[in-house]
Amino acid sequence: TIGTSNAQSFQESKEQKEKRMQWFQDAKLGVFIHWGIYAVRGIPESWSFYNGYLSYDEYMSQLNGFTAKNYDPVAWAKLIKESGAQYTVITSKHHDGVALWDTQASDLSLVKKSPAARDLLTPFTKAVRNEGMKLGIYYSLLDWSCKDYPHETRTSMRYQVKDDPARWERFLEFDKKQLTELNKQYKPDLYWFDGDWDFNSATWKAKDMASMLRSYNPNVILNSRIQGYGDYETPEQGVPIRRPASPWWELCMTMNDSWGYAPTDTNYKSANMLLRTFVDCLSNGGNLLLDIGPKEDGTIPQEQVDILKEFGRWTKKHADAIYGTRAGIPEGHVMGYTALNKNQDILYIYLPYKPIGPISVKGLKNKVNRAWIVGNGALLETKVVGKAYWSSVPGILYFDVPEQVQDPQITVVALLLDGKI
Ligand code: H79
Repeated sequence: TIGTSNAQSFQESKEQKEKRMQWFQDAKLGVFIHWGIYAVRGIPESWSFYNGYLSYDEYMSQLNGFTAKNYDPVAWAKLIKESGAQYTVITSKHHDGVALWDTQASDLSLVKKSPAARDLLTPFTKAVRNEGMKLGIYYSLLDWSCKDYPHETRTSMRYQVKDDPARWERFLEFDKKQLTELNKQYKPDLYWFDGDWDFNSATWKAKDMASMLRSYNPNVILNSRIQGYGDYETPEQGVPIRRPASPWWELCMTMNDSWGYAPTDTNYKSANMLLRTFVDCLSNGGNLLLDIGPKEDGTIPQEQVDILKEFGRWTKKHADAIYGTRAGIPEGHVMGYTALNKNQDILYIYLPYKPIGPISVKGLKNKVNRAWIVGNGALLETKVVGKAYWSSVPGILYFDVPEQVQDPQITVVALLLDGKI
């Protein structure tokens, strides 16, 4: 058995990891949900008391306004499925420490402290499974409400871990207790950690934490925010300029500039802008985890519903060119984003523009056996120009993409090659 680039919390071969990561690598699209008491006032999740925008007590008074009275977890799961997402990740507890489930580790939950007064995760996790999707649970390792977490902005909680290791140990036990509850009640396929930045791997005892979760479920997937013991990279808000070294990565991104419900934030990206980012992820072999922020009553804002539905239209039509694909060819061969099928003998070209004249692909050594518009089937005529018998230069492949077969968002062309690229 061998390790990979990450520190290992258990023994696993390269092949075993590839197998464990397969659903994630093939999934390509997930939906992230930030739902918590911050939706009551429509302010930033947790950070709005950390940064002094309001006091801790004012922030927590939002508990009284969280009703979940129109919460329809089955409709949520159906909408998420309809978008083309294969998995979803929901906040079980953000940095503010308010749990969405009936945790026994503290009283601070929407079950015990809000008018919603019920476990909000159970019905959603069931609906997600009913839709055949994978379930991810977001969990903030830090907790700005737990008295044993050293929180620099709250006087009573300030201390140095080295001065009171027993207190820190109590905090770690608190996290482990909550994670154990989450595992027992929801058996998530993936944990999406956040808030590990205050301490290093040794202080978090990240290895123990990861080992515990992997002992509960050896197939579980952990994101990278657990100080060296995660399975995949977790960039935020923008596709890295250089392709991530890891074959497993996921971009998390908001639709406007907010993770949670924020009615004053009208800075929405268009469906077209988000689809471009999606194909950018595909071309680099990653996933997109697209965020929504429901209101306190459980309603999903209309702008977000509309974007998910437009994703649904596009992903349904282009499913062949999305799920199970792998990173494409390097930039420079063609103007557009590219991906390959698993066999590496179909090249998908995503065109986020209306072509003027033919599309050209240079440096392609394979012969193209067939070219078509994905989701439409229209065959395209290709021709190679500049291939000379005396030269190893493959010539330039040209094809036209007629107006009537173009997609209103991003047109996708497939080239079936005469063998692996
Ligand atoms: O849940 C969403 C955000 O609330 C949370 N992650 C997404 C998914 C998040 N927001 N910002 N961050 C995580 C990163 C924190 C930034 C920090 Fe810092 C900058 C941590 C360390 C340096 C702020 C400034 C906290 C300490 C110093």
